[in-house]
Amino acid sequence: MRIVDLRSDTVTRPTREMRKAMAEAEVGDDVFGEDPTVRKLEEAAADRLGKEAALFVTSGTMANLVSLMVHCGRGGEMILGDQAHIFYYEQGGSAAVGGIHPRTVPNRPDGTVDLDAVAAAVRADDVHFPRSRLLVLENTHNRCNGSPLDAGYMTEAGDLAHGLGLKLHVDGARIFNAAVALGTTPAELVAPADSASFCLSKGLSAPVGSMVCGSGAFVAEARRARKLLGGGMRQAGILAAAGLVALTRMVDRLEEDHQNAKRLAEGLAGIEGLAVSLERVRTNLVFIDTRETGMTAPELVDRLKALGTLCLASGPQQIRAVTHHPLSAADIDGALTAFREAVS
Ligand code: TLP
Repeated sequence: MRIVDLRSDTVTRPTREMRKAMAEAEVGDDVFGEDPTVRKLEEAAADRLGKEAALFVTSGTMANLVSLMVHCGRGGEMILGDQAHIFYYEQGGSAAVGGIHPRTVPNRPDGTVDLDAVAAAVRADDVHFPRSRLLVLENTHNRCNGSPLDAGYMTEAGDLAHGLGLKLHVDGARIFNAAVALGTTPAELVAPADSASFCLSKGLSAPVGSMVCGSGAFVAEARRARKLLGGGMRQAGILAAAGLVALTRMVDRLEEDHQNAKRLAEGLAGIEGLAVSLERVRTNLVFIDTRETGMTAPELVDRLKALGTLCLASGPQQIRAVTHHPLSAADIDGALTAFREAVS
């Protein structure tokens, strides 16, 4: 049975070209700043995001954590959407490790937050309150349908944050998906941000790694925070080599993943019992409402698994399916057959 794994784009495997680049990578001790391949990747990432400097870290979670630690300091407060990955899925590491206080405002289904609500959440200078330090946005927004946040909104948010004395961090784990979907560059989307992270290990198919980008001074501090967290890697050029291939070879093809997500969503919408909001499918994430099937999401996920299609239950009545390399239109059609059989 051919398995179609739609659980996440994190399941992507390194391409043949990546494995070759990894085998041949020139390396050195990166904690001494002596790994030429890591340095090359950091320069390339900074360049792609239009920032002065970048830092190679182990994961999206670490990329966010070091950024929040630098911007907020212990006891500082960050304002973020209530559906943010940082708030939901990172074990509260910003509080547990960074001593950062989270203040949430509601996310809208398109991943944005109401900027008036952000302004209202900023603390007055009062001995009772923590100090508001940071606004965090997520682009694309994972739990909000994988929505891309456009440059106009990002600029407005940046202006608001800076006007209120806050910094802006963008969790851009899938910023290249956003750029491809919006027909723009990641640099334009994160231009208003003081820092932005992105993942090499999701749709871009590298085996490990994320980048944090920002000013030279910000990245120098982020580098210290990475070391504090035990994230100083040595001959990391082996991994960075795959990241370089990810950046040069795997970005443009994300459009194919978005088309496959649309194909999947349209097919699912035609299956009785399943509900999908087609206009919300703009990148590679598809959310499926299972209420009308009479099954819970975990029950349906189990049935699908037995039929060779893997998905995640993202709520009691919601399934998430993610398209990615190297899934083809034929794989999507195979998954649709499994869904049809699973609900019948
Ligand atoms: N997201 C994963 C899971 O953690 C849910 C996924 O399968 O989507 N920011 C965003 C927006 C993310 O979606 C993720 C991973 C991260 C950060 C964390 O990245 P990693 O897994 O590399 O720590």
